[in-house]
Amino acid sequence: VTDTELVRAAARDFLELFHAEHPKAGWMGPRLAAVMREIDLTGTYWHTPEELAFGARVAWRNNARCIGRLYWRSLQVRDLRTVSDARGVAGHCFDHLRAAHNGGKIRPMISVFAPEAPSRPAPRIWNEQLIRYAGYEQPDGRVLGDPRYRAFTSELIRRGWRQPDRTGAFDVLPLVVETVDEGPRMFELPVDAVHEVPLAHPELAWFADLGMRWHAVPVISNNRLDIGGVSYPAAPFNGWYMGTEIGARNFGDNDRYALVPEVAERMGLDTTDETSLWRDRALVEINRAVLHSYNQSGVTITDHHTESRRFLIHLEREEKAGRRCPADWTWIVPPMSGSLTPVFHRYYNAETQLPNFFNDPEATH
Ligand code: HEM
Ligand code: NRG
Repeated sequence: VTDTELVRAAARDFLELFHAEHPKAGWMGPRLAAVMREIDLTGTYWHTPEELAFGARVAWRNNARCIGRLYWRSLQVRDLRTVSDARGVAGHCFDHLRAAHNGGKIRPMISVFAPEAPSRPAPRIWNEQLIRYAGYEQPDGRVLGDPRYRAFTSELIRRGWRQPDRTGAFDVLPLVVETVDEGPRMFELPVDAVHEVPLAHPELAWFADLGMRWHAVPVISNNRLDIGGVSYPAAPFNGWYMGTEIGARNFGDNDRYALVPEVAERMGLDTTDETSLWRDRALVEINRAVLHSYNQSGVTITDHHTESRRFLIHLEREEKAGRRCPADWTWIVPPMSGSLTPVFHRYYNAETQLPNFFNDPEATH
């Protein structure tokens, strides 16, 4: 099969889905014929704004890794398909951050930039998320900041990024946008686009002295959005955080900020005896600090118990609508207290459905 045949088949499947879920859009026939002609002439086709918005929402609905899908219909879609230059992409990403933050009441949102076309490769965003913290390798081999971005940080420095004069554990990395015409270009994030939450604990007064903080909005920027045979490699999207993403993984993992031992020491726990469950107890308090601090700052966040319950409501709704809802147990079950949440105690369908988001290696850095 040729590429064109694959695009034609994917376009047909998508238009069938679109028209099945939009009875008022009328008969699919004329639209299908026009799209097939456009594909034969150009190798691709241009979605209507309605098809784009629906495609993005259904890509979210279909993503087996996401526990937050109950609100898939509410996704705000920014149609930026005519934007393809690096500065334009970066500027609209910063606007996305401001609009999504919304004074703390986070809005789920996606910005869709120029699609891939046979005649013109799409722009790409190198960063995994719009806001990521630098990780600096130090002489003693330890890392200051987020160890996950150690290699990415040195690559940016090699390419001429000027790190702050006084480096810290939460230096925001520049955005890298690559286009065929311009190659990769770096852009500093404007301060008013980066909202952060300083971390404190509701009871443990010393927690604030750890100097921890995290950004309010997670905007994943390296996933490729695939709708009906059209690829959108630059389509950053966000919802809000589930507390465990920050408290259990970003702060808890040994190869991230690795706070557990220090918090356990400060809590006065016996770290020489595994059966004291000092790791588990410290992790709970870190996670309480995350939820407490976001709530205090008025920034939307959810806990893993609430989000798990919502997800099962979502599954039930999808079933009632006669749809299969793919889910990946290994991603859906929260990274702490798994069996305390109802999502742990069952199995899911796992087959891939389209439209969807993909993280293919060539889209990432
Ligand atoms: C993954 C929660 C909104 C698409 C995840 C994960 C969580 C989560 C906990 C697993 C992340 C990890 O383990 O690293 C939520 C919550 C949302 C939300 C609470 C609030 C509204 C969205 C939106 C989209 C989306 C708006 C897209 C339009 C995805 C995708 C992944 C994911 C594609 C997999 C990412 C990957 O492969 O690395 N989500 N999400 N989510 N979510 Fe959501
Ligand atoms: N664990 C990552 C974020 C992954 C996506 N999570 C969301 N997505 N909540 C982290 O930064 O910790 N979302 O679109 O809201």
